[in-house]
Amino acid sequence: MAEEAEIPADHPRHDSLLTRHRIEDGVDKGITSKQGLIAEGRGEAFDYLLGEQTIPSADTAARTAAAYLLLADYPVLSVNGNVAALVPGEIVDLAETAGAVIEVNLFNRSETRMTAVAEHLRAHGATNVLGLDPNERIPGLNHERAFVDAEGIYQADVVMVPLEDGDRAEALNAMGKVEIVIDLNPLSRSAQVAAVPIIDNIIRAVPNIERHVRDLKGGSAPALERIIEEFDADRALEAAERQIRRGSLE
Ligand code: PTJ
Repeated sequence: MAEEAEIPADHPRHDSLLTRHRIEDGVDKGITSKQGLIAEGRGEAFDYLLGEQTIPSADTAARTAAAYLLLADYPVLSVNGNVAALVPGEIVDLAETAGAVIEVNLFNRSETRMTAVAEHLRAHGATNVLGLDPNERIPGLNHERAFVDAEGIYQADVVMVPLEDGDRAEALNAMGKVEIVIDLNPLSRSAQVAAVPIIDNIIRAVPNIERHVRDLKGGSAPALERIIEEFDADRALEAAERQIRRGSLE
């Protein structure tokens, strides 16, 4: 595997190689689980079918996510082992630009990996990382994956949950949270229950959301609300499915 810096920007599989490299590194550092490698392989197959590009409907979804984050009272970005390995600095930048809180939330929770993820985020500039001492539970979920921070996801009105497990996405939805889901699979349950499904590779989606936040910041509340009203989650999912089936943009 080539070092990250050695992957030429114009390589036809650039994003795929970069993603693989970062996930592999994440496992070596104890940030990403071995299951994260499997999840990555699944995502990569969908990305290949999408042409490894941000399709127009995903860009519209990213702009809508930015509008939601800016209008939120208490936006929270959830980070798991794959997210931390793939976009640590980009998550910190987005949290800062959007005024959001970062919470580490693992599907396969272990104290060692929680600490490794939090430290990795701090090394990329995060000043406040929640989730290490979770004191609330998501109703309807059992075991460790129900734990959340009272100051974080539990109190969020808008929560961004990239590469999320379907059960938890459904449970957060049942709590009335507005969910922004980043997932390359438009058929995944997480994408299906999201208010804003962004069908894109997280390595493209997070910087893209941040770009939209910068662009929309300072805009009026009615202008942001209009972006949200005009967004249709089902159409975004259908557009991604069509792209995957046809292999060409409309
Ligand atoms: O670190 P943990 O313990 O919290 O575990 C994280 C994973 C991702 C392993 C865990 O949440 C999991 O098992 O997730 P799933 O159920 O495999 O779902 C992951 C989803 O993310 C799948 O639908 C993949 O297609 C999608 N995916 C994988 N890589 C990417 C992606 N979506 C966007 N960008 C990617 N790079």
